[in-house]
Amino acid sequence: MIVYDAARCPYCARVRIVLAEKGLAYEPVEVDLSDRPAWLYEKNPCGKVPVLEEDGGLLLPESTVIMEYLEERFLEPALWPADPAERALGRLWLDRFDDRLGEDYYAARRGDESQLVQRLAELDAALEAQPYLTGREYGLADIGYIPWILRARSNLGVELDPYPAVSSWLERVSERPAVAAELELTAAL
Ligand SMILES: N[C@@H](CCC(=O)N[C@@H](CS)C(=O)NCC(=O)O)C(=O)O
Repeated sequence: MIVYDAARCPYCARVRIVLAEKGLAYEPVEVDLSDRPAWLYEKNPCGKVPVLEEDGGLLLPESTVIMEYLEERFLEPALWPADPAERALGRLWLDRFDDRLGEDYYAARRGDESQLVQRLAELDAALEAQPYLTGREYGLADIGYIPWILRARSNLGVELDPYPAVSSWLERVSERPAVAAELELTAAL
């Protein structure tokens, strides 16, 4: 498997975490996002990373599609809960990512008016009600949000102390080698 990747890209980070959780070997191809190569458009007409490429010719863009593909193709360890309702609610977190965090994260990064504080408070309330965004166990919904929370802290200087459930969740997930590797990478950006 080849992953067209960029260290600083949080969407790529989602894919890197899933690959690491599942113990899958792959060849990363680092793409310079400030000078994107023309060939990237052959891999993904949108010119975005991540893209997963497989020997048989499969080319998959879109982080959530790649995550779901890896989850279905490599069953262990499972990153969606067995319970269909819990799984559906986890998928809702991924589906609503832009509304629940993404748009306000990027607005804050641009220096525009942003409701990031409100979004973090909502995440905190959700994580007070259940241990993980995926439900009772860690999984793809958590992986869908972790890269932005790490970058909010390290790149935007967001203090997480006012959000104790988010802080405790981040501490717990950071004990996982797949997430610890991202933490290290994010700190070095
Ligand atoms: N919806 C895409 C978003 C990927 C994305 O925006 N990647 C950024 C890097 S973080 C990118 O390639 N940007 C180049 C561009 O927007 O042209 C996904 O989930 O994979």
